[in-house]
Amino acid sequence: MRSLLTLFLLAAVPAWASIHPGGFPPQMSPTGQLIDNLYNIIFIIIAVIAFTVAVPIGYVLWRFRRARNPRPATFSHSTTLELLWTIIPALICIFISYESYFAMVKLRTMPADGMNVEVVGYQFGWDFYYPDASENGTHVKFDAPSQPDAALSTPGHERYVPTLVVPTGRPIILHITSADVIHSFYNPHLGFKIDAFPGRINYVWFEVDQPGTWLGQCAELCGANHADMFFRVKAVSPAEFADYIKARRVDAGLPPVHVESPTTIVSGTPTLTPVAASVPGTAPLVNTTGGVTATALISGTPGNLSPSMK
Ligand SMILES: [Cu+2]
Repeated sequence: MRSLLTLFLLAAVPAWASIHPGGFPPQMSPTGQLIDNLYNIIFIIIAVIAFTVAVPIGYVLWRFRRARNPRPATFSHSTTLELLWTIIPALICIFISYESYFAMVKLRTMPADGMNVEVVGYQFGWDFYYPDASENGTHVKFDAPSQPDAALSTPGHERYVPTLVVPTGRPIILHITSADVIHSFYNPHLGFKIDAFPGRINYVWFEVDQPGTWLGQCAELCGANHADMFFRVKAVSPAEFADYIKARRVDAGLPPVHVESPTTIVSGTPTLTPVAASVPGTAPLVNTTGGVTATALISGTPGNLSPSMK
């Protein structure tokens, strides 16, 4: 048993350290930093509690062992101690609740100046829509990958990895839903892991200040090719993003420059009409990687298989 545990630790610790040297990956978004800070505060509190409980218990076990104290003391109760070990834990719980509550409020309040993106999970991939750049019922969407991903594909197993392109320096509000089963939109670098439910929309926001690309993955076992559901979030400068959106608008058959005012959202209560709800009863939109967008959710058409399933 002991050698098994040793073996496990010998294998697991270097494996973990090689993935995340020093612990969690660096957080690129203030939301992720908030979660990490809260985790660190609570971890320190737990460590102090463990230490202040374990050390006195160890001392008492050693100091007052039977061999040294053949005749036990007969006293019991201490009002001072009873009060202390009730009040101190209560204060710690109140502090943790307070910190958690305000962190939760910040995470769940969508910034008023955020840019909206709709994320639709399906077996087995992701679609991204830019409702703020869409108009007259024409949905501007991401540039679907036409080539298997070089880094994540192996011979005989191709993976098509979509990229969500966002501008730096602006909050991004994700509206997350699913066209079939439950998925989970997870990016460990950006502080979000939100379930994608068919027929429901979940919200989360993040913001990135520097350009970069961060890999994410579906985190809810959703079927045979669950492990293929990678995605990347790529942050580019606002000027580069404007060019990207122009190209996506042309792809959608729209003029490159947007003429409507962008969708506005009241802080905390998104009022956006999602793709999933704005085109009820229409035929499903099949994307280039073989998936079906949220339109299928309304019309009841089951999702198509991704290329790697065919
Ligand atoms: Cu999934």
